[in-house]
Amino acid sequence: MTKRISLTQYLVEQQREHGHIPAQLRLLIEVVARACKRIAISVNKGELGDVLGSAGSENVQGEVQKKLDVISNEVLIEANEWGGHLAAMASEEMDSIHVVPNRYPQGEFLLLFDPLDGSSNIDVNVSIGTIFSVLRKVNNQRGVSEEDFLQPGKQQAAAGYCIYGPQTTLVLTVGDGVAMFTLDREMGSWVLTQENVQIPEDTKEFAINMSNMRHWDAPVKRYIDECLAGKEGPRGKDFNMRWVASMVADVHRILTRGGIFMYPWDKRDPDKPGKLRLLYEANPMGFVVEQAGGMVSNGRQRIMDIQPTKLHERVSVILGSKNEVQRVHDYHQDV
Ligand code: AHM
Ligand code: MG
Repeated sequence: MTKRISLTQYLVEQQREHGHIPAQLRLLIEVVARACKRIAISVNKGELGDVLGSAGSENVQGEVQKKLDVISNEVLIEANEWGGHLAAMASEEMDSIHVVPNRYPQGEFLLLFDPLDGSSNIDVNVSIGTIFSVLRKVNNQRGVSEEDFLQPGKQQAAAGYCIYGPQTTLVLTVGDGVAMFTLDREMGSWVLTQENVQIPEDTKEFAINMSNMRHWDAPVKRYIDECLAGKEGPRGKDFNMRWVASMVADVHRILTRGGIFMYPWDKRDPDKPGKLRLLYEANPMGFVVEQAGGMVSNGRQRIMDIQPTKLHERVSVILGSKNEVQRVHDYHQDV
């Protein structure tokens, strides 16, 4: 029988052998993984668990919240509040930060999450996920403020996501490559199923919401036009397209077989840098993709270098197979 390595064993090994992660961070990741397991149970129950449909409320960005957005947010807050690893949390679904109550010892880390990514896919039974990012609390005074969260993505201590699909998979980086763990539902445990995940440098598959085409900026239009021209065009090969509309699912496919994902700035709302959120989506996915050998850009710079100015900041996102992302990035410099 092949030996199964659990998430706990993997993390202990990372802590002991490689000295990458302090005990607090290891415990914190385990708590996040446990919360994801609880969210997975709700997702799986669907209609039977009365978790589908709208919650009748709006989040800070004016988006209608689904019941599962609210449930997932509560699960993550409740699970992480007491352990002593965290100082505070920030979520796509909350107006401001959630400071861990001072009856608990104050931890050294900050946790950020998109509790339920791909909300438009919840009710139609398509893959959705949870995205998380861990930062160190750099200011070591007691107390924590929103400013503590405004760190560039390159300072993340850990990041990852959990995808609730045909399988429930946790994808994690602590800065030493990317590992994947599949949930064994009967045993209730996370089993290491892939290590050192690598994104192929080249691809023939792109992911973008084509319905926005008329609003795109010239470099994005040029790139997609060239892909669509296929074998007869300047790229000399045919491209395939996929768009799940759950970032977790599109990124997971790219980690598995390569590809490029774009949610670029467009002309609809020129003052809005993009749809996706820098701190809850772009940075954690950026860390994972870079650790798997891919590239992440907003067209102008590496996303992980951006100094955030506000908690719910948005950003243009181009990520995936290195050579393709580099090409789109270069097209942006030409204009
Ligand atoms: P959400 O966090 O509210 O679910 O929104 C983010 C999602 C991403 O998962 C996905 O890539 C994108 O929005 C899809 O947007 P669109 O519906 O415009 O194609
Ligand atoms: Mg999201």
